[in-house]
Amino acid sequence: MSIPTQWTPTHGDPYRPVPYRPDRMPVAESLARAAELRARMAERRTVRQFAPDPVPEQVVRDAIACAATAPSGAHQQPWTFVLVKDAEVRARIRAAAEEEERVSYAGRLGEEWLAALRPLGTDEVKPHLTEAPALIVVFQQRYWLGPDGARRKHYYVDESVGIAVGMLLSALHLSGLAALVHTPSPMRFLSEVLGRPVNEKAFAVVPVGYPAADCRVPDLVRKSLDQVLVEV
Ligand code: IYR
Repeated sequence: MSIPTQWTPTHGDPYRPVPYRPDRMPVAESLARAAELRARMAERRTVRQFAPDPVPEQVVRDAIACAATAPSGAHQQPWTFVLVKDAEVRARIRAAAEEEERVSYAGRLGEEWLAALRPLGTDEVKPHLTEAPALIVVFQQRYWLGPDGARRKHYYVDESVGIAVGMLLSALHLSGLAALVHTPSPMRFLSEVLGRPVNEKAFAVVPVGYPAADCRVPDLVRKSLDQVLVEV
């Protein structure tokens, strides 16, 4: 039997499980890997100032492939990652995003939201959209759209795409690249600029690159483990 390399819809197929027997990792190795991963993940920072240097494109593609291994509702894999390298397209995205952000920061967000953002130092100017050498625009497929126009509902789309973006950020960081989750609001312009189909809705823009030489980040403190973990 040949192993398919291209996914095709499985909707309505019967349950046909296959064995899953990964080698069990020795506890000592688990502990060492977990501690190392924890330390490396703690070094990740959201970056808003990027160097213009190019990034190895295969690293970005591999990170997207990692993200696409995420679990998803009914295994519907409701995501599309648009990798934008073209400087002119990035400039159009920046212009449209800044137009929306000007309205947001001028009051649309409201006082409480603006106060929450103050320690992060964000504003309506979004240089990362043109300075980062690549943008990954993540779209969620709200429903499956068949070639004949048929539609099928997708389940837990926000959760699935959120998990995939988390895995994307981890993969990029562990491969040595910096990123930002940028959510211009509203994001409809991204569908227009990138010509995405009607079943797709923009979820986030993830600029990717190396931090600028003079990059600065907010002096954030993360919650300690005992502030986030409840053991019962
Ligand atoms: N989308 C705006 C505002 C913004 C909102 C949150 I919540 C942030 O954590 C950061 C920014 C912007 O990108 O500036």
